Amino acid sequence: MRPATDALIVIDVQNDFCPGGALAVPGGDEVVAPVNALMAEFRTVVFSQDWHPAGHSSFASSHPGKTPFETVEMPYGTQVLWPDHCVQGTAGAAFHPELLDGPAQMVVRKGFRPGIDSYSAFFENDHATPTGLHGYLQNRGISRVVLCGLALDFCVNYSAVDAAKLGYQAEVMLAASRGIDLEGSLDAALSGMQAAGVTLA
Ligand code: VGL
Ligand code: ZN
Repeated sequence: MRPATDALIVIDVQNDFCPGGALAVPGGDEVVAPVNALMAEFRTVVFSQDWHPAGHSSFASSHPGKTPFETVEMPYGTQVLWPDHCVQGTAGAAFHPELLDGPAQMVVRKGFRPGIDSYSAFFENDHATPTGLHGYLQNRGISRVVLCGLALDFCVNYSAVDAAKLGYQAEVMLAASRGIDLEGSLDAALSGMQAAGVTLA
């Protein structure tokens, strides 16, 4: 068992990020077994859940003439446009059916504001609007966060870098994560995390 000051943050293990889903991450479902095993080691387990309203501004379908994986300039910076995914209340937004949800004490939903995306479980993509996760972890006395899930180069990456910036010891479990790898985004994420002081395990 890990010390009580460690938390496991399981990022977006949802049907739409698994094979057959709207924004499938290659091998996304392969994280389920290692995540289930990892949860048994932690007294504090948090899930994040990508949770968009229909017509969300991160969807290519909301931008006439744009197709998925193109980018657009938003007031908060460059945004990749995605296929419609993780729409609130749909089967695609549900957690993978084999993910054990008993150990999770807290589910942080993100990406629910129509005009702004949220990759990080800590802050929206403006890097300023908090999700509340930091306050929760502080209240639980957490100093070290271990992250895993989907997608390694987007939501896991942004969450891990934010965790390190907030002063947590941050560690990413690569064997329990999978990436999308859009035009080199996986290598960029791995080096960016290392530069931010995140441990890759
Ligand atoms: C994610 C793209 C769009 C993720 C979420 O969970 O990594 N990626 N929404
Ligand atoms: Zn999303």
